[in-house]
Amino acid sequence: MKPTQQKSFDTAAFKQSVKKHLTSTYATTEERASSRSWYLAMGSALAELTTFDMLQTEQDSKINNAKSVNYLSLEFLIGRLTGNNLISLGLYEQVSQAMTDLGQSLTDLLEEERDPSLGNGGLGRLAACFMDSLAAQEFPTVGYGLHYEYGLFKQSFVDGHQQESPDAWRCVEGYPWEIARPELAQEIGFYGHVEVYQEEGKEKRRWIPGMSVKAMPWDLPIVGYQSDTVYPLRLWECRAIAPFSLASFNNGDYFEAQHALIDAGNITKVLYPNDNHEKGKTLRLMQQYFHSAASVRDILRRHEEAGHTLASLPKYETIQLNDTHPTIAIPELMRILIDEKGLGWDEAWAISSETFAYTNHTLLPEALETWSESLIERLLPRHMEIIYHINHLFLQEVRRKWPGDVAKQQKLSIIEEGFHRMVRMANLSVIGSYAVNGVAALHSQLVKRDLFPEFDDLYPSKLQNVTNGITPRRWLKFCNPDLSELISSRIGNEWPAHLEQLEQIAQYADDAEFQQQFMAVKKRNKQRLADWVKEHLDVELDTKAIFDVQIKRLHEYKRQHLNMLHILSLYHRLLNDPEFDMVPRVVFFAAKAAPGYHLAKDIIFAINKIAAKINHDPRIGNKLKVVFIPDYRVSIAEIIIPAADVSEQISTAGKEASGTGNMKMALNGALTIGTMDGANVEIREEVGDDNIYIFGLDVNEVVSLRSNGYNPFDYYHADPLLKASLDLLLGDEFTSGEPDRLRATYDSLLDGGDPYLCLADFASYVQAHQDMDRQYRDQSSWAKKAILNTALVGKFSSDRSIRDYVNNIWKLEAIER
Ligand code: 26W
Repeated sequence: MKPTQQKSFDTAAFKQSVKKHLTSTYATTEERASSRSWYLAMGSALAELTTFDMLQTEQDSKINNAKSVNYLSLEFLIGRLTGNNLISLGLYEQVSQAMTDLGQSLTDLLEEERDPSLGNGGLGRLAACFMDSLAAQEFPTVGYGLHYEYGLFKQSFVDGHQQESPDAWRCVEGYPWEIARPELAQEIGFYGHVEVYQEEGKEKRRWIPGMSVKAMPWDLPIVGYQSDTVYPLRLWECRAIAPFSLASFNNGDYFEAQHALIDAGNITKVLYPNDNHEKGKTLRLMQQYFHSAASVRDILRRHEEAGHTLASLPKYETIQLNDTHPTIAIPELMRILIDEKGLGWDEAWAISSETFAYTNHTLLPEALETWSESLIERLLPRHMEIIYHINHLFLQEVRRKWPGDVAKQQKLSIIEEGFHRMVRMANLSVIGSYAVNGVAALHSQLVKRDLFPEFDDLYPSKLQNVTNGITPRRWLKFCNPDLSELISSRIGNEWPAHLEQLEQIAQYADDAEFQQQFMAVKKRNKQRLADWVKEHLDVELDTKAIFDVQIKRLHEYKRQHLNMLHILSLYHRLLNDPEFDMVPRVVFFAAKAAPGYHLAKDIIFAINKIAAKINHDPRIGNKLKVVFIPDYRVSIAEIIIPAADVSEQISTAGKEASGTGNMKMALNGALTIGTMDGANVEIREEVGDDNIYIFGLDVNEVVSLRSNGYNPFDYYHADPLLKASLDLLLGDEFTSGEPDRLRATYDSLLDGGDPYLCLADFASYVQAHQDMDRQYRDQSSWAKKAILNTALVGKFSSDRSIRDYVNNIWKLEAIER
């Protein structure tokens, strides 16, 4: 990354271009144009600038002769691009001025952009941060994803219940940043059979698909911060090959021929909304193969067009598998090398197994993907043969290492035996990759210890750690301009590209003036959030209250219901204990539940009902408010995160692989209340024990509590505050006249066995909150802690994560343009 440089920018030409798009692309006039048309025209004018740089980058021979990383992910949760790209281009001020000249406010226009929500949560957002850091540091890269017509569903609440509706993120006009690349389209097959034939006296095999579809790429420009490098995020859209069936078309069966078009359109119609839960649906496997096949072919095309030999693939290309979702790319590459390129098995395996690397993002058993063998056999018959052969050779290796140990073979086999034989995608990924990594130190340790101990024995040093990170451009510079300015006023403006420099503000942690400025910024950000809440939810908030924030997917392991229990305990005490005193507090939630995850939806309902009662209960004055912000997405995170005083990271130890919201809030000066889980452990290491509130059982204590037989009723009966809080869920306290409507959560925590140990951690959680409440009263000491959080989390820049991948896994070099 070069030091601050400004792109040359011709304001007059830019304004001309905006006006031209207004009329010729969006068919309106300056006088009549809506804000939306202005935003679209501005976006199109900007995209022209980046497309030029993207094509230059694509044709750069230095880049084509260097090693690239291909980041394969079914999800890229990129968020709005316009504001971020303006920051990266260094054009924010100029474009703002240009739009003012045209009578428009840039800030308002930016609000017109719909978030491209092409991901569920952590894994997809990480992919987006990584693209930003790869481009910023000029590591040659192509991101490969899917061009879903509908992103993650939109969430609204009706009587407190989650309602889902489709997210047509491109609206009718299309998305100004996307560039169609029809010349790079591919044909992708499904179903059919394997043909055996002879060639030069040798038996060969080839797949004859029963149907094919077209993969049409759309490129989104990923603009490197302060660099001329623009790498593509290439998203594949599925289209039918028209006319799909000539026979039925010519027979006059017009509808039959169109029917196939409709089917093919389905493959990338909608993002699967499950997070950490595998469902095994055919269409999902079709998405996965469609994505892998189009991407692998595009990688090989680039490689061959650059004039490189197949044998040198691992020298020029590495393919990072973002979890197991793109793992079918491994047998796909093997199939192409053997059946289409004529390589022998060993030669092909040598190439493939040095090209792929795999990142594991979860240990939850229900999230580890397995696909039914019979489904793969039907949909991808040749791939199933290849998987069998990979497994056959692998099991020979296992037998050499552990002779006679049948249990080991069963455990490690890619095929899980049973009535329905299943293909274990994680095993295939480990076997077919040259490196495997977890996403935080603790998680990577558990990957070795609990998930893949034998693989670690078999392939020492294959299993590694790369702790996740977040891009400081979006998650500080862009979303928190006031704090960014304050930081720059003290330490200069190079920190967004070198986040470790933030450490220099630690020297001001005790400085009364800086503390006061820091807290003033926090207050303005709290006001911005409070204004948003007033406008959209009509709830009045006081910025003197502690803003206590839990924002993430709704899942039992993340324990939003533990937070809810804490709220109930505060409510109970405010009503029943005259001695009880607390700093006013607003507890914010934002979370989507997978549409089929009933308990998660029940928890949302319960929180909404509790909020509705508490927020209007005159008996507790304004001491406690609960706000559930609907439709959590990147653009709303950008408003919530800078306003957080307290960051809730309260998963059961061992369950959250890393977390990245924890990093975003700490960077913006929030104090974490958290368990010893995921990256919380490393955040604590960085900020120090005094500047974080750690509570609850650690991983080992969780294991021993479970092995001793955990009984939530023991805690329920022993702790009157816990009992009183839980009992509030019975009756009709929050659902006037309709008792028992919040029972589902109560039951899961008691009769249901409390699988995530909320009750076991309750007392310690309440205590941590009390400590925090006490310390908040001393604003100077709180300011110091908040400043130190911002100052000491430089490690969690995704630039550092990417350098770890580059140095320890990918082994590639930055190419300056
Ligand atoms: C097949 C269903 C499914 C869908 C998504 C299974 C698993 C997933 C993801 C792997 C879930 C996920 O997003 N994991 C999160 O990844 C983040 C980035 O590494 C971590 O910070 C989170 O802790 C982890 O939950």
